[in-house]
Formats: sequence, C-alpha cells, structure tokens
Amino acid sequence: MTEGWPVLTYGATPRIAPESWRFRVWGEVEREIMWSWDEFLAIGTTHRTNDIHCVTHWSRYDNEWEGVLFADVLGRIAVKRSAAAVMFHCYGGYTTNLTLEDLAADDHAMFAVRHNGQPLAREHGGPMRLVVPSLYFWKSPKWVGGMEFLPEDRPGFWEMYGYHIRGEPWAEERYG
Ligand SMILES: Nc1nc2c(c(=O)[nH]1)N[C@H]1C(S)=C(S)[C@@H](COP(=O)(O)O)O[C@H]1N2
Ligand SMILES: [Mo]
Repeated sequence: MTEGWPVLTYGATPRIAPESWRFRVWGEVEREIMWSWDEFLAIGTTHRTNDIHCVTHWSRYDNEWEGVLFADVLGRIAVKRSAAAVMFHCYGGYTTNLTLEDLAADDHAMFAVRHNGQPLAREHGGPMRLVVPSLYFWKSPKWVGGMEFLPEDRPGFWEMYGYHIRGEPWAEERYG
C-alpha cells in the first residue's frame, strides 16, 4: 500500500501471474510482438521522478518511477508509417488511446514496474502500468497487456464515456 495515493479502478483488480504475463503489440506494425515479463524487462529500466494529475482534481507529487521508457519500447517495434496513435489494452478490459505525437513529446512516458522504491502495488497497476505524466492520469493505464497501433486516433474506455480524447491537464482538457 502506498500512502496518500487513491486507487481509481473501474471494475475488479486483475491478478496476473508473472509466468503468464504477456505484452502483445499489433496493428500498424511490420511484425507483431509478444514479450514475456523477462523479455520485456530486458529492454532495460530507467528512473523518472514526476507529478501526476487526476481529472477529478487530485495530484500526487514527486513520484519516483522505475520502468521501461516508452521510447525504448518503441525502438524495438517496426512501426508502419501509417500509424498515428496507440490503443493501450489492459488486463481486465480497460483501454485508453494516446497519439504517437503526445507519447513522443513526453520523455517521462514509461511502463513503470516500481514506485518510490517498491514493486508497483497490484491496485496501482502492478506488475506494470504506463505512466504519462504530461496527460491526465486516466491516460496512464494499469495492468497493460497490449499496444495496438492505430492508423487514426480513436476513443478508449473513458474517452467513449465523455472524457476528452486528449486529456492535457494544463489546457484542462477534462471532458469532451
Ligand atoms: N486498467 C486500468 N487503468 C486505469 C484505470 C482503470 O480503471 N483501469 N483508471 C484510470 C484512472 S481514471 C486513473 S485516475 C488512474 C488511477 O491510478 P491509481 O489507481 O494508481 O491512482 O488510473 C487510470 N488507469
Ligand atoms: Mo481518474
């Protein structure tokens, strides 16, 4: 349990055994990929410290994350020129969409496996979640299991229920 960090999950918290954990990549790519936990971590981990902002007006400052940078993962994927956005698919069914432009613009965007020196708690997305601190926190999917490269941006779960398609906090892009 991490102190002072609310849990916001729609639905049940999935339990994923490390040996059955997989990360799939498909869509607008030259070759589909399926990484195991060890293969994924072998890409290499990095540390980043940043603040997160939830659309419901709470923030959590000075989070120290360890994980695999989105940019380093992207470097392992032969993305087609036709790709414009990514739909992140989670264990449990949650989805959220981000454009490649927004992902590339955030050099803190990372698949986090540790938070403040501890393995990422299951309720916060353990074993792995995406963290994109430049956007509202609903754009930071927990229990990520797949990335689907899209030819054009389309809404994920909360975006279909009225959240903003992009979700940039300083522009207060809360609801669409
Ligand atoms: N898989 C999944 N990821 C998710 C959610 C969810 O319900 N399921 N909720 C989102 C929302 S609305 C927020 S504010 C943050 C909350 O993360 P936390 O529970 O670690 O604080 O996760 C985001 N990622
Ligand atoms: Mo949220």
